Amino acid sequence: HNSTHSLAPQKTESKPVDYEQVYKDIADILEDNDYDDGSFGPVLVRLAWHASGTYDKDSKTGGSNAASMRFAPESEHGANAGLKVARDLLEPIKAKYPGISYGDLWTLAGVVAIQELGGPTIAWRPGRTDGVSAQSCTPDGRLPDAGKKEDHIRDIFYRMGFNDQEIVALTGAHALGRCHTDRSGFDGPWSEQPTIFSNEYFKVIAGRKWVKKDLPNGGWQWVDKNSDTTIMMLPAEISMYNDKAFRPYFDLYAKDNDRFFEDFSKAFGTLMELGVPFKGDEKVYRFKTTNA
Ligand code: ZEM
Repeated sequence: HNSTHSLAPQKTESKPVDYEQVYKDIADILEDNDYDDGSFGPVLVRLAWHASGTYDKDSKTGGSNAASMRFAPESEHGANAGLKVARDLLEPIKAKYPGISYGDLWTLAGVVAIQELGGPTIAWRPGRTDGVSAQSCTPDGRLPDAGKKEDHIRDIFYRMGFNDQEIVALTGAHALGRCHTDRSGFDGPWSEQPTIFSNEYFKVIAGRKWVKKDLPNGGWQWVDKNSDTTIMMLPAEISMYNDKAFRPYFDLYAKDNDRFFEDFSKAFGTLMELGVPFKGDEKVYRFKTTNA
């Protein structure tokens, strides 16, 4: 026998991952009446998006491949505040399926959350390989700053390779979830039913009169002039809505939920794959939504 054998790094022989079963296991842990509006879905979507949205098409760095948000400093970037909740939530799933990479797990969790909360089917495939150290971290500042204007939002998303239509479609994910004062400093949800994925975001932004509201932390956001709900919009979003080139897509998606679902599904599928060196032979999954 080869005497160096025992000194070689142990290759972990893990059995092939049953991604259909992983989907179901994630679907099972979404609901929690003690958390936010009753679902971990929105924060999982935000995790998947922040893992992917660091991509830079010119340097081909960032994106979901390495799951570099596991490491400081990326885990500590201001944009990622609060996402430990989502990462920790998925640890028991990772423990149950050691063969799945964090990048695959996080992006799959985003897909599960969107589908289970009523959104479109999103094509997904495995193939991400975990980074092993902070060297895989991306520089701070690659994710959008909600306090800035539409030109900043364009710069950020063009850097990932998206066009205006895709940017607006992707922002429709804000039908889900809410802002937290202890995470972003903003406060409140974008829709009345923040655990249901639909084109509601576009109806809300078009259908209300927005006024500025100062926040205790020195910032400000938009709130509905004629109602005492906590519905809000970020400074960047009203700037986008008032932009001539973005507006037609806001109008389109407010009127046409099917078109929104179709365009969102494509753009989100693309987002999840940014920076991933697929071999090309990975199976593409279109998961069946559970009836839970
Ligand atoms: Zn968001 N997002 N986002 N976003 N996002 C927040 C929350 C959520 C922007 C942004 O600054 C913020 C996309 C695009 C953009 C989600 C998904 C997607 C919050 C609140 C802010 C401030 C964080 C907090 O306090 O918890 C900006 C400026 C964007 C560009 C226009 C895209 C693209 C997304 C997915 C496709 C989701 C689901 C949430 C809700 C998270 C939660 O915990 O409820």
